Amino acid sequence: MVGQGSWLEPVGVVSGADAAALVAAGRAVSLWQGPLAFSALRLFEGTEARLVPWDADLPPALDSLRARLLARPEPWAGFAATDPFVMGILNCTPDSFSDGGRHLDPEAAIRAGLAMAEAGAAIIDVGGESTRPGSEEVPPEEEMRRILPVIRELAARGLTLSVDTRHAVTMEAALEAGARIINDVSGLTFDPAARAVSARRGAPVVLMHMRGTPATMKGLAQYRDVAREVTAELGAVFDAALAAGIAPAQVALDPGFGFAKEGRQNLELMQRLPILAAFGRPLLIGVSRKRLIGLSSGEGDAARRMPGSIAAALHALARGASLLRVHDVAETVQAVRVWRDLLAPPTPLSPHPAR
Ligand code: HH2
Repeated sequence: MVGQGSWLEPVGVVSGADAAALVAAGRAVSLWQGPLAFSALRLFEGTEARLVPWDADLPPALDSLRARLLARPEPWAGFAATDPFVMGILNCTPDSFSDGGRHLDPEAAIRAGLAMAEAGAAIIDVGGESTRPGSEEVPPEEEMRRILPVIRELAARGLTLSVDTRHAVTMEAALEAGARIINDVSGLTFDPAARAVSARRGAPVVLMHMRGTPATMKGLAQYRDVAREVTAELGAVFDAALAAGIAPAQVALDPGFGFAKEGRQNLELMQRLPILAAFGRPLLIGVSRKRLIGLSSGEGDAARRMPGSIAAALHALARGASLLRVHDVAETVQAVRVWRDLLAPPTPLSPHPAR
């Protein structure tokens, strides 16, 4: 789909009143027929990159990529690619980097999941294995012991659940227990049976980019152009999923902040998030409380990184993301609601009333 070949990156992405004005004047075009618009394209051909206006004449291969920027993507798991949604993080682990140990007891996890849904989370992401840098694999039996009772109960209460796992047996058992969505930080590459499970069950899936495994990824963060290389590598992961029989409409994509990316690489990837839009699939991002928030803010304590996480989440929405994976659900939902209202084009100015 991407390879080393041609690709398009929307540039000059604007939102709200500016987007409406530029689109009306033909100076920009709406991204995915949503509230964002872009005025130019960075065009990659081989090792060359150049900037052209959004409506420049393009060779056929690039023209069909541009068509994917203009069309409304098919919804994923019922969620539109141009509307913001919050996914609450529920780690039933002893060692997750910011909420480890808080939801290991199933009763506590269930209470936390219900509270997140009440606070406006559209999806609760239940995981039983920490994938923080340097972490080791948790055997699927232990992972399932941690999460299945929680999934069963929350599904019975009507919540939409995703299972955050790299293991095919855990995916299968979680879907049986009532989860609807598979979220795999390895993009269904860690477990050779994972793609088949996802294809056979027809479950929506989040494919995330990383290199290596959480245990090895720290030494693999070498990029010449992080945005371009992540796009190409995620494209290969997407292609492999499609080849295994997973329908494109079942896929959401995630660049994997903090997974084999360091310091400024994460920031550049966030700034250039629109490069992923030409896949024509919804974008999920997970930056909540991560080290990149600590690096920019100087806050060493992960539990105190909520404000910086919200700043990054809103930035991601303005760059084409729609799904936000977060720890602080109520606070993020409030911020998103205000951000969404600010995007609405202003009502036309009425003439001054005659005196
Ligand atoms: N990040 C983590 C885990 N799962 N899934 C997706 N799709 N995107 C992410 O960025 C992502 C993810 C790591 O964060 P967390 O779950 O908070 O911590 P831990 O891995 O220590 O449990």
